Amino acid sequence: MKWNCSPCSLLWLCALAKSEMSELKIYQSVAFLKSCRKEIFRLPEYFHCTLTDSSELQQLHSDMDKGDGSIKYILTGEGAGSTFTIDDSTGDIHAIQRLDREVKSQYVLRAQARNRLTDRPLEPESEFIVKIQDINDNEPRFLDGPYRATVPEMSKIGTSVIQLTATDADDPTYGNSARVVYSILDGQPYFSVDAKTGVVRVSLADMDRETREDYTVVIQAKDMGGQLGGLAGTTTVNITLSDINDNPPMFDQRLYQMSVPESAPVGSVVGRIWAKDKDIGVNAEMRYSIIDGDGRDTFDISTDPTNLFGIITVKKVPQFEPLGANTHLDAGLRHRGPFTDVTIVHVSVEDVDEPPLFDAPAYYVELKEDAEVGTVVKNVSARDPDAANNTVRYSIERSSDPEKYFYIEITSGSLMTVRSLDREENSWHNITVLAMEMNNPTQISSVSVAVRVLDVNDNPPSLTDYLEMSVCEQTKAGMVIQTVTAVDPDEPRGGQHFSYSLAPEAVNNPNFTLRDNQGNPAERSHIARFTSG
Ligand SMILES: *[C@@H]1O[C@H](CO)[C@@H](O)[C@H](O)[C@H]1NC(C)=O
Ligand SMILES: *[C@@H]1O[C@H](CO)[C@@H](O)[C@H](O)[C@H]1NC(C)=O
Ligand SMILES: *[C@@H]1O[C@H](CO)[C@@H](O)[C@H](O)[C@H]1NC(C)=O
Ligand SMILES: *[C@@H]1O[C@H](CO)[C@@H](O)[C@H](O)[C@H]1NC(C)=O
Ligand SMILES: CC(=O)N[C@H]1CO[C@H](CO)[C@@H](O)[C@@H]1O
Ligand SMILES: [Ca+2]
Repeated sequence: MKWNCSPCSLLWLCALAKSEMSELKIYQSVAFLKSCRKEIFRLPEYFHCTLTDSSELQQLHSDMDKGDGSIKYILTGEGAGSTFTIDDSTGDIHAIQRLDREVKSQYVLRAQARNRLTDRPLEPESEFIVKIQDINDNEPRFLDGPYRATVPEMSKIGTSVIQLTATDADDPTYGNSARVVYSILDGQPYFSVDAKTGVVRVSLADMDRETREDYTVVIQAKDMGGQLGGLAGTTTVNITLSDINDNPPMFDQRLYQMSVPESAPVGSVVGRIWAKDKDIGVNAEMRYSIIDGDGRDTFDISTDPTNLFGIITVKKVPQFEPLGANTHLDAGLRHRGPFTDVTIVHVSVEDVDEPPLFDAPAYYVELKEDAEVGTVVKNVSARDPDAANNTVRYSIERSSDPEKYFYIEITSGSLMTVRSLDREENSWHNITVLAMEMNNPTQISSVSVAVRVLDVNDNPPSLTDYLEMSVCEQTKAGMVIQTVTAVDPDEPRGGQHFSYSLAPEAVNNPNFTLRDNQGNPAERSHIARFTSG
């Protein structure tokens, strides 16, 4: 069987009749410069004619065909009957379906001529291949887009940010249908794209994150080597500048005013200072130190858990200069000077209103019980320790002196007696003296004054019992009738010496005598003996 070439031209006329196929022109010459005897045919994809369009793909023609209709042509193989049909009397092959190289790029078909009456093969089957020729019917696509990328601020021109790849479904081995060229549609002058590789690069020096952080870049990929008529696809890349430590810290105040109560214990927080930093993250982290001033020995400064704030705590004098320094330094930017800042913190030590303070924690005085009424027992004194130095007023806490033995002079603090004391009744007067600030009665303090009353011999002795005794008539002289004992509330209790004698009216009675036995210390008793005369 021989391939008849001449009718092939008809095929292409059919193709060209379809306006959408204008590109087919390009392939026409390619397909037909080949000998029709070759068994490979190239057909442009999208080739799509119907029988009525007389869109023969190829005509089979047997040498034995005398044109009398006795020969029948048969087509078998891939797509036979569905994609391709053959006119069994003329041998014209038609494509009856749209062809798409990206779906199926070649078909293997077989044709044979047979006797129409006997159906006997006139020749052996001949195989041929239809290769579908690519046309540029696919635009490049960014399959992974849209993209996100990050590049450090201040990057040098040419720093690579991200590589984008567009894929083109067309045949990369044939023509330029899949030859993609990249260009940037949006994002200049900050970024550029490498036409061949699709690498997006920084194209502007010293881009500053603190000025602008986010950029939207639109990249186009165009096939046909970027030529006019090529198909194009686009994608966006969101590019974020990442932070580097390019900003020094700056205290938010040139001078801080703080105060701390003088009573503040060690470790208590005086205040917080903040060196702000335009950078973020570790680049804004701060370390604080006290570089000067008298506060160095009085206060400590530490960084809070967020690493941003300086916390001043009590360690004792009120002015110093703390330093705030970045902890994370960018090695490339050290030449830009110290990443530190200095501020002044003035701490005033506040006066806490304290109550009056007595000149002794407690007082003890001794006073004889026969002291005259009005005797000054003690001059107590209290002072307001505060800077205000308020005037102090004194008083006696009433419950501590319920019987009102004492009086205190309100301004001088002289404590005096107003009643006579009696040791035998009260040997101690433990009284509480109050001192109060005149301008601020809530500031009050107290002190204890223990007054010990000393004894004086102010009590006569008395006989222990009222004695009534009887004596027999015949009692012999010298017989002890009764022993008498005396007591005395004065001191020393039990250690006193008494002298006994008969009362004057009885002295001349000869019938009785009293003998003072001088208080035999061993017996610790004082005995008088009466004897009958
Ligand atoms: C890119 O940024 C735009 C606007 O800022 C946003 O709407 C979009 O979602 C971002 N795209 C991606 C992939 O992050
Ligand atoms: C108390 O003060 C007065 C005058 O200030 C003084 O004369 C007196 O001796 C003082 N008395 C005592 C017990 O200190
Ligand atoms: C407080 O004032 C008194 C007189 O009113 C004075 O004697 C005393 O020294 C003052 N104290 C202080 C701490 O100034
Ligand atoms: C008074 O105080 C003294 C010493 O502080 C103590 O020994 C005594 O018992 C107290 N007297 C009274 C009645 O509280
Ligand atoms: C003063 C007095 O009472 N004397 C008497 C002492 O005793 C004699 C006798 O017993 C009396 O006669 C006294 O009168
Ligand atoms: Ca293409």
